[in-house]
Amino acid sequence: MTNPILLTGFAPFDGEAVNPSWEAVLRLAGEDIDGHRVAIVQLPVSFGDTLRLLRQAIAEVRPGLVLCVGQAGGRSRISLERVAINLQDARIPDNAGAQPIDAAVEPDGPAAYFSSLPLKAMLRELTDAGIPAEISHSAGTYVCNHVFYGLMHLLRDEPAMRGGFLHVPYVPEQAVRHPGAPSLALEYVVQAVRVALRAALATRVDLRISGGSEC
Ligand code: PCA
Repeated sequence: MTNPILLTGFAPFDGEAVNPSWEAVLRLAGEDIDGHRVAIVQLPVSFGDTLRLLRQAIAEVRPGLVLCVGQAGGRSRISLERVAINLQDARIPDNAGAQPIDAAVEPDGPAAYFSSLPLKAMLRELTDAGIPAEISHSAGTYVCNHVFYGLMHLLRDEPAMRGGFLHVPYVPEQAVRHPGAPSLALEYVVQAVRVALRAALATRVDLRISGGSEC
């Protein structure tokens, strides 16, 4: 028996009717990806509750790979997040009304963690599949970064588990509420997550291609 994959998506927030991260994750529930079954869980957009649920899901599923997915409205590409920072600085209240400002995720934790997924190989496979993708060096300072940081903090004690975070653009039905905002059809988002997972499973030593950018 091979290890399952744990895939998480978020509930809608900020007045949206859907969250494409959850819509995509939902469509991959139970799928067999190269011999690894996909287990899914929805995480709340809540600083106070979300890591408890993530921790619970990891304890139940005991995955070999954890991929958390979130919405990044305004971005035009699938963002493979490289860095989680130990900071919460919320522009808007979360779904439970909390709005931490300049607070640590883990008061005794390091300033940042890197993803333990082979992001370059994932980028290459996504690009080869015709899906717009990039390496991102900021997952923001809201609930997604909070979950990404919390995940990597947890995985310090789980050497057999690899994990990381992926941000996805709006889907077209959302973009109508945000004139000019880019979007990606849900079928591409679902395929992107599938391709990213397959690349992560197949790669132990990452490629050395550039994923950097100038400022
Ligand atoms: N995106 C938000 C939180 C939930 C989500 O899908 C973020 O980028 O922090």
